[in-house]
Amino acid sequence: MTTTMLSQLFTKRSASRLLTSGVFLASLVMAGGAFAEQRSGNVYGLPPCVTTTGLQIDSIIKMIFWLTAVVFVLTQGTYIYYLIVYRRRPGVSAHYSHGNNTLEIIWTTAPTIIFLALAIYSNRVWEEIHRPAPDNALTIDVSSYQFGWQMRYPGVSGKLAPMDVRKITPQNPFGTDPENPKTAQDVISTDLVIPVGRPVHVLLHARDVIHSFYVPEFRLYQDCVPGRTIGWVWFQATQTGDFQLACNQLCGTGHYNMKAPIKIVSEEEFQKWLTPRQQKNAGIIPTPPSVPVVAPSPAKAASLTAPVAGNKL
Ligand SMILES: [Cu+2]
Repeated sequence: MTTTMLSQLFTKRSASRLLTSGVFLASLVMAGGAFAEQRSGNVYGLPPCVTTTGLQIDSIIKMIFWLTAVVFVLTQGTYIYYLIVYRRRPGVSAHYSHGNNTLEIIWTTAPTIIFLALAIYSNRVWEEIHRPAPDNALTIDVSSYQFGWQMRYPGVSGKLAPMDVRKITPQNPFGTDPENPKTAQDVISTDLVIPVGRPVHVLLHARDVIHSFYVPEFRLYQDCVPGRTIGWVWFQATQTGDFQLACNQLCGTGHYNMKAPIKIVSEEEFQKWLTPRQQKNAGIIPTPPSVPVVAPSPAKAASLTAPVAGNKL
C-alpha cells in the first residue's frame, strides 16, 4: 500500500467511523461480560447442552457454522485478492467481463444443493424432536403467569389430576377439578426438579398473557399461550446440574424477573424430593423405621470395628 493510499484511507471521516466502530465493539464485549454473568460456559459460543435433542440441534448449528465459515473465507479471500491484484494502476487499462455461463451454473447449483441438503436434514431432526413423548416420560404441568412459574407434579397415583384451560382462574390457577381427589394429591413446586436420564414431558400453560418456556441449555424455546395446552414438548437430560428457566416473551413490567430454578438430579435424589411431598398431600403419615436402634454389646462392637480380611480401602 502506498503512502497516498494510506492517507486517503485515514481521512477525518474514516477516523470518526473507526471510533464509532470501536465504541460499538467495546459495547459488544461489555454485553458479553453481562451475558457471561448469567450463563455458564463459553461466553462467545453456545452454552453447555444437557439434553439429547439439544445435541441434535447443536449438530445442525455446527454444520451450518462451518459451512458458512468456509464460504465466507473463500468468497472474501477471492474478493480481497481481486481488489489487490486488479487495483487501479497507471498505464493498465480496465478489462470488461461479460459473464461466464459455466461459472454462473456452478455457483447457482452448488448453494441450491447445499440448502436442499440442510433443509432435508433439519426437517428429519425436527420430526424426531416432535415425536410423541415416550411412555415412561414423567409428565409435569408448567404454569406461567405474570411474573413467575409454578410446576404441578403427579401425586401418589402417578397421574396428574385432569385440567381444563377454561377453568383457569386466579382461585384455580391450574384449572383442575376441586372435586377430583387427585387434585389435592398433586405436588406443587416453584422449582423445576427433574431426574437425569428419564424423558420429561411438560404441558405448558399460561394464565394471563403469552409467556415463553426458555432454557438455552436444553436448546428449547416454546411459547405458553393462554387458553391452550402446549403438549408436544419433551426432553431428556443428559447430566445433573442447576440451570434457570426464564421467560422469553416480553410479558410486562416484571418480565425481567420471571425465572425459576431448574435442578437436574439423579433418579434417587428425585424420588427423595418427590415421594415425601406426594405422601404428605395424600395424608400418609411416614412410618417409623421398622428396625429398632439398639446399642451393640461390647463384644459385638469390637467385632464391628475389627478389620475384615480382604477389605482394602
Ligand atoms: Cu415474560
